[in-house]
Amino acid sequence: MTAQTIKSTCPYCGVGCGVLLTPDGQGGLAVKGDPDHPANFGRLCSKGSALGETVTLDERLLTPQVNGAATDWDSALDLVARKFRDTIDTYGPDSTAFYVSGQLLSEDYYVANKLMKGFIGSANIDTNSRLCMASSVAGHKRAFGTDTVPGTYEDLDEADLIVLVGSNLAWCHPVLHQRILAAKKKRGTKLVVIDPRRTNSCDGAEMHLAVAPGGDVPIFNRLLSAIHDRGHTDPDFLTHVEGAEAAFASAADQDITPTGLSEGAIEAFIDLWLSHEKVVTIYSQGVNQSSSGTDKVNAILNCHLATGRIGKQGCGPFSVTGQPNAMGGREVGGLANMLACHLDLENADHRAAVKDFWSAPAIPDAAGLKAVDMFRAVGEGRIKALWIIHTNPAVSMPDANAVRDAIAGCDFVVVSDITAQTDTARLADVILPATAWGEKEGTVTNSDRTISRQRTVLPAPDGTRPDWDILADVARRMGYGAAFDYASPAEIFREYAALSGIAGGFGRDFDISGLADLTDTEYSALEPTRWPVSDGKTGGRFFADGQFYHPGGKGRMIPVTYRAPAAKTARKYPFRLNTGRIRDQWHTMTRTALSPRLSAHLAEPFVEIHPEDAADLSIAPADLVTIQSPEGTAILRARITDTVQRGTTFAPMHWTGETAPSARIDALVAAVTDPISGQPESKAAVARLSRFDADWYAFAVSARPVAPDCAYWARARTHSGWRVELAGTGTIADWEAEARRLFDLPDLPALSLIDVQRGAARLAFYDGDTLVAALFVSRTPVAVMRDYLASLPSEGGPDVLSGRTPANRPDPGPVLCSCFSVGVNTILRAIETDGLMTVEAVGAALSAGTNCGSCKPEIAALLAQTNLRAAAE
Ligand SMILES: Nc1nc2c(c(=O)[nH]1)N[C@H]1C(S)=C(S)[C@@H](COP(=O)(O)OP(=O)(O)OC[C@H]3O[C@@H](n4cnc5c(=O)[nH]c(N)nc54)[C@H](O)[C@@H]3O)O[C@H]1N2
Ligand SMILES: Nc1nc2c(c(=O)[nH]1)N[C@H]1C(S)=C(S)[C@@H](COP(=O)(O)OP(=O)(O)OC[C@H]3O[C@@H](n4cnc5c(=O)[nH]c(N)nc54)[C@H](O)[C@@H]3O)O[C@H]1N2
Ligand code: SF4
Ligand SMILES: [Mo]
Repeated sequence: MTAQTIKSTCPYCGVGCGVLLTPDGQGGLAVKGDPDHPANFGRLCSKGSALGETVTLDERLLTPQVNGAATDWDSALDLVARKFRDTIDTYGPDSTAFYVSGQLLSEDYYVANKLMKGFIGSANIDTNSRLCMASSVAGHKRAFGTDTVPGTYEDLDEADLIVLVGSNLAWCHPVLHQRILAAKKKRGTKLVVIDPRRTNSCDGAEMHLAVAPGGDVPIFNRLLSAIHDRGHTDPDFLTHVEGAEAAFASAADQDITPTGLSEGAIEAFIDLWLSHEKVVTIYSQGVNQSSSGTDKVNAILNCHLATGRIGKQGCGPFSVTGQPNAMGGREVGGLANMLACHLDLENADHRAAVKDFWSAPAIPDAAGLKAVDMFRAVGEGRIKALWIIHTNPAVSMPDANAVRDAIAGCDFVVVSDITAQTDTARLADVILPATAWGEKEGTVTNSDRTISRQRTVLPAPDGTRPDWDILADVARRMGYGAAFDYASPAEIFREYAALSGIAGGFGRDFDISGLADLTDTEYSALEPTRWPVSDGKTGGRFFADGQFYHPGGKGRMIPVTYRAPAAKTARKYPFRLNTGRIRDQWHTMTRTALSPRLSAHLAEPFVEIHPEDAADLSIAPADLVTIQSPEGTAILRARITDTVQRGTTFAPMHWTGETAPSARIDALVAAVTDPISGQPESKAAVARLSRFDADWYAFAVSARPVAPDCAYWARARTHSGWRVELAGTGTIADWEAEARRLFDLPDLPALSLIDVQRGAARLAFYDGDTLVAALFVSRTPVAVMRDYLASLPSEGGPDVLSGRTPANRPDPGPVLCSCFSVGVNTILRAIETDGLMTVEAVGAALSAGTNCGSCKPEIAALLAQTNLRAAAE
């Protein structure tokens, strides 16, 4: 039987790429970009390309657990239903809460929202989208009267100027970045990046404005003034907009000191903006995750509204969504302050219509607790039953230690996840094993409002159930049988689409009622479809016609003024801590860290420090650094680089108690939020840094997982096992005994080189002729060829103790191209020996960058570095 290829959608970022999946018959998948999908036309990034490596059942949870013991579904769900019912009966509906995720499929999300808002009767359902999109939602609603992205991905192909604000598109939406680079090549599109860091997204950019953290509003206020003063407003369009004069007035005479930029730099940006009609402003977490996030959004929207550059071909503000269904979550009403289908919780008519449609007993008339307040209420014992679905808040929430303690102290916590090995699941009373991507089906909506199908391609492992099914079953057990009697996602989708028709009737823009009568077969075959889909309107862009969704139908410009980040740097905490993402890991790493390829790009948590700050603090490359904030402490590897500004640092958000317990960066981030959106300020914590004085450092490779116990450790998967960095304080008298304990190898023979005087040890353990583990210890950061050693144990001969590659095998260096596993050193050698000058030439010589292309900006950076060096010589 030949394996069938199935079309589905990538489960990672909001680009929403179409994928072609072919099961290999052994549980694995071959993955290709879908050439027909309008989001990617066949392109994929490194994460999408490696999906086949992440569908392993290795760490999957395959049976429900209650208090750490396996149990059957009936017992687990009876317990969940009973505890929620008892809590509601005793303390009222608002003593319960759901914390859900922008990664849920729309059908799952719809059921969760219906259960909480319609039947439990509380609005205490919030989502990790609060940490992600809430400021964009609030900004959209203030300006447009609805939460709607005006444009489409085609605008990126047709723009003359694209401005990235607080978006590292090259790493976080790589396929869109490639789409922009393609447009650049084809029609000379110009690119500007506004980001305190010089990221890989600056590759190919005409201009990088290295704004001071939080300094965005003054830039866009300056732009708005220039639009006004130099006659670039669109008077016809402004007849459809209120508040223009107030916005112009508040932007006048804007002081640009907080931007940290020169007059000349800002003037050059304004010139570019005014001299190109077709401008798309893409923005993401550098804008949203701020205590003035909503104002930042409106500062950007003001400029597009004033010039009428919105919803037209090649023009518009473009909030790119993070998660695969961040947009769908907003559509189903997953946030605590929204109702389903863009209807408003505060609107009595809307509430009545939804109540009637659901035959619900009650719909709350006030917003529920937003994420940060929700976990505060958990900590204070006001929430007594909490269900966390498809998210890992013990890692990803600000003030993560407090959140961890709050969850641990809550009376009753349910976690639905695909693995029990997460910081959050380890705190739960009940863990419910969900069916994973590839095994389940439903729909997701991407950044440009395109609804795509995720389809089943692998059998669901025994013991798992899809999220919608778990939720509906609990609802039935709570006594809401009639309303949750779903047999399939298709049925849920039809109900949801029908409800959107009611929203359409109220004049709301989110209307997919044209899909309400899909048969199961039509649902199954649904092609990517951009909403709205109704009798009145299909696909397309919004607002160019001047039709907005405030009462009266006008759009609004909002006067905004600069506010500095909430946490203030001071002598005690002189550094600004910025946090975010790396190219090849997804959030808390429960899936991407299963892939050895993805784990090879940046195998360890790190903090980026400017060279002059590092010199002041006597921090050398590869040192460990203690980083402290008023909330918490972390230990991370120093990465000294001038891509960050002096006085600022950047650390990734990905590492957890499972992968590097000292590197949970949200332990340092204060739980301060934007007053309008409730979104936390994840990008502007304060911190102080010092060298972590370890007494010993070690590097290990092991065929089996290890769980060390020392001040610092970080582990990553390799093709043949694990690589682990370790460091600690105190003296270890017997390194062989220590290594045996670490690797759990009491009996195997070991080769060792131990120099007690110099505190150095090298040990290798063999099972027959096979190397199964090796440990390299030193008083200073260990200097061994890690990337060679990480290819062990499989190839380890007796010379492994040298820690160096055999003479005939040069060290490849850290993997840059994860598709073809090409290391930095290999690329540098080829550039130097073969005189390669372009990314294409590197591709032709080594294949690096020729598959998904996610590493092209990094190859370009290596080329630039070597050319600079050559020029200096
Ligand atoms: N590889 C990868 N891709 C992902 C994800 C992932 O985990 N890994 N997650 C997905 C999700 S859910 C999301 S939300 C998106 C996020 O995508 P992005 O928002 O692009 O990613 P971040 O790295 O969080 O932050 C973007 C940039 O904001 C900058 N920044 C910080 N402070 C400021 C400021 O004050 N002003 C400005 N202008 N910029 C600032 C940071 O330096 C950073 O480069 O990525 C999605 N894609
Ligand atoms: N400091 C700092 N903190 C941040 C950010 C930042 O930039 N800086 N970014 C914030 C943003 S934008 C986001 S979106 C969040 C993301 O943070 P989280 O949502 O906490 O991160 P994920 O790792 O995506 O968590 C998803 C969980 O769902 C599980 N899972 C996978 N598939 C399924 C499934 O089918 N069903 C169920 N039930 N579970 C499943 C995974 O194993 C994992 O445990 O982090 C936020 N936190
Ligand atoms: S850009 Fe990458 S992570 Fe995002 S949807 Fe496409 S393949 Fe998936
Ligand atoms: Mo996100």
